[in-house]
Amino acid sequence: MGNGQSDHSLFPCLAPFQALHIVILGLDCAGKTTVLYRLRFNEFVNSVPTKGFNTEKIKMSLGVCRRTVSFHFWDVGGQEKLRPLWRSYTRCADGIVFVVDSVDAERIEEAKTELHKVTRLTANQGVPVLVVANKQDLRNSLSMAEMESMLALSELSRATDWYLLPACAIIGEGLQEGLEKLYVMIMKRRKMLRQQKKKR
Ligand code: G3D
Ligand code: MG
Repeated sequence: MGNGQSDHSLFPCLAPFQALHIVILGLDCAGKTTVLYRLRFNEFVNSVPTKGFNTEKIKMSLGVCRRTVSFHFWDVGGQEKLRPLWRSYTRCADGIVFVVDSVDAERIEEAKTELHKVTRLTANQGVPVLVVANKQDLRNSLSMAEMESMLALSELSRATDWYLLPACAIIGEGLQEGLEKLYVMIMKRRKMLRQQKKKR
């Protein structure tokens, strides 16, 4: 579910040596570090609350032709006192992965506020966002329609391409699909920026 259109012709555009800078954000306990280590080690790693950041360079095969894409992920602590630091990580981001706990209905308003705040920053204008509706394995998890409405995704700036993904980070479900969607959105934005530059 998203506001952008997927375009698989965008897959060939990135040189294999070029790593995409991806920042993983979200409230504390949403599952950000679990997402990162699931992607890195392809297994569940029990982590401790992140005080600063975790970073990993990960190569993944994406698309029907299994193109190798390099990602440089930054998983930044989500506690309230750490959130002002997010902007220094997103400054040069190609994409944002925003992880939301699908069972934490009490804090979804707070997640919405942070998501909207980060996408409104001038430096983040137009940076695509993969919204990960995590912990879908748990009973009482919110549906995608509820998440979309409670996070007010349709109210994000028109320039912000987003995709809402149901996921379970502990077993990795949904993560491959999510990164494929994010990659396509990033390539689409790069193509648009190149075209705008040519016109000037
Ligand atoms: P954070 O980095 O966003 O702060 P963590 O979050 O990755 O540290 O995860 C917080 C807790 O949520 C962890 O449990 C972790 O195992 C759990 N978690 C992460 N993803 C999922 C998921 O998809 N499903 C379920 N059921 N739990 C998940 P603990 O018990 O260590 O606090
Ligand atoms: Mg963490």
